[in-house]
Amino acid sequence: CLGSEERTLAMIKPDGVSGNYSDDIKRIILEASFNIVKETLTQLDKDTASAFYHEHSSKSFFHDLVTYMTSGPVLVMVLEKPNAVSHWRDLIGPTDAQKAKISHPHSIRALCGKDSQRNCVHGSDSTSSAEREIKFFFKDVVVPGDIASQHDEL
Ligand code: DGI
Repeated sequence: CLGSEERTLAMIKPDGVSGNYSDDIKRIILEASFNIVKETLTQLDKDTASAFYHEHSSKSFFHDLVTYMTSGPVLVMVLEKPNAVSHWRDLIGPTDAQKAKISHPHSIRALCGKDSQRNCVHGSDSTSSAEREIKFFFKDVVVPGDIASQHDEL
């Protein structure tokens, strides 16, 4: 029974992959009892990175963000456990890795992030974001709670 299982989208960003943090981060994920439902190592192009972060398209940092996100491979994962969205956000810590090092020293961003842009990992910020982001990368993954709407699309 799926019960209260929830899914979220996690990503190890280019600095995390190139800095060889993938194994450490996956160890943290498994020790926190997440199930890794799917994973793929991929290289984002400009259009894909821009679409993923479209909500930030008017921000001053958008161009730099897209450049950073396309600078090397990323590891994208679907994680599952009860309250997966908030548990993964708790594990990664605040957006600004400099602040994370002070306020959340055991967080993943404190471990491998550099600043507010190069922050090593991504996590969906809500269940609705998780649904959008999982479908963005994995068209065939069912998001619990979305079974009715998926049925409509068939
Ligand atoms: O959900 P988060 O990744 O924690 O944060 P967010 O949704 O506010 O921002 C998405 C990404 O955009 C973030 O991981 C890195 C980048 N970003 C956010 N705020 C800044 C930023 N990049 C720069 N250069 N400066 C910022 O203030």
